[in-house]
Amino acid sequence: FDQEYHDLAKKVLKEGTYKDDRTNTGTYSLFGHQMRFDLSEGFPLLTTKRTSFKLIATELIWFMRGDTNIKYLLEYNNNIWNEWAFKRYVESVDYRGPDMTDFGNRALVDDEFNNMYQEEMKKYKEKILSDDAFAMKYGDLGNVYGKQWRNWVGPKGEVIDQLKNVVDSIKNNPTSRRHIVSAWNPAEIETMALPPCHTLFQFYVKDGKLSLQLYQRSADIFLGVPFNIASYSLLLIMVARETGLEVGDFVHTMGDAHIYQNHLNAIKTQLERESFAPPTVKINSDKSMFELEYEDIELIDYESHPSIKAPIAV
Ligand code: THF
Repeated sequence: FDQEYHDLAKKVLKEGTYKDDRTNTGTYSLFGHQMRFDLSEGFPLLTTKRTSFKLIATELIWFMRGDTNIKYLLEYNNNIWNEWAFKRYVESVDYRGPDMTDFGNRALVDDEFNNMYQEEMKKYKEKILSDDAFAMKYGDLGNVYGKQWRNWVGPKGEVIDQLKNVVDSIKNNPTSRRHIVSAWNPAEIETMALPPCHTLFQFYVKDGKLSLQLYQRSADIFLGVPFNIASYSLLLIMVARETGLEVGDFVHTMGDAHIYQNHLNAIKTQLERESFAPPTVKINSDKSMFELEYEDIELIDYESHPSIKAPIAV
């Protein structure tokens, strides 16, 4: 499995060209790539870099619950969405602390600023966890994934549960070519902390097997993609279980596939490593996928090389 990922990274290092980006970090980028993972062979959590299954599973369950507030993630000590919620807070009228403009870039080059930023972030997180009114107001990311998956609002104010609908359509009309969930809602992009990177997914049923293809418009190869692969693979496992199908392929299609300039050494280190056999995932519960909790999901036989740290572009 790691080979598919290593091939992508190698291709971008070889053929990618320099491209400026929104975050002012700079990337090596190419447009259009596809990977395929046969989930009957195991679970595609990278083994050439320790990758946190807990962070991935809690983020997915958070999406599936229709939740868009980082409070749930923080309760699982999952910090992967903090920066985008924090950004909204420090740009608001209620924030009175030191200027945090462009904190992501400044924290990387200015130690004194970084200490200040870490301090403010710590206070912000504590407040989200202890003050419900504050969490409601400043923990929310707006109309991001969870909202669109479970509560897409139509033109007449009707609420569309895309995830429930797609599970029903897989059960009732498996040959359909319309098993689609879209997070990309053009009318609500302005109200999202970050427009969805994983934009749309489609299911496909054949010979009793369920496959899933993701279209990802923007793919951060070093930090995001390992999460995205495992997240959608876990979703596929859950939906297959819910619909009584076997697992087929996870197909991962990417638009702008890029390696951030400040991830180059990290990815090169990873590419020198040999992979281990993949782990497997087991769901220890009879609950429906909509009621599953992190504690119901078990990762088995995960052997990996150590983690490799790198800064996230905000
Ligand atoms: N922004 C950018 N620049 N890249 C992304 O991949 C990305 N996401 C989500 C939203 N914005 C993004 C957030 N997903 C990590 C992983 C996934 C994220 C954000 C951060 C990360 O830093 N992972 C570390 C471990 C972090 C930890 O232990 O707390 C790692 O080493 O894997 C793509 O959907």
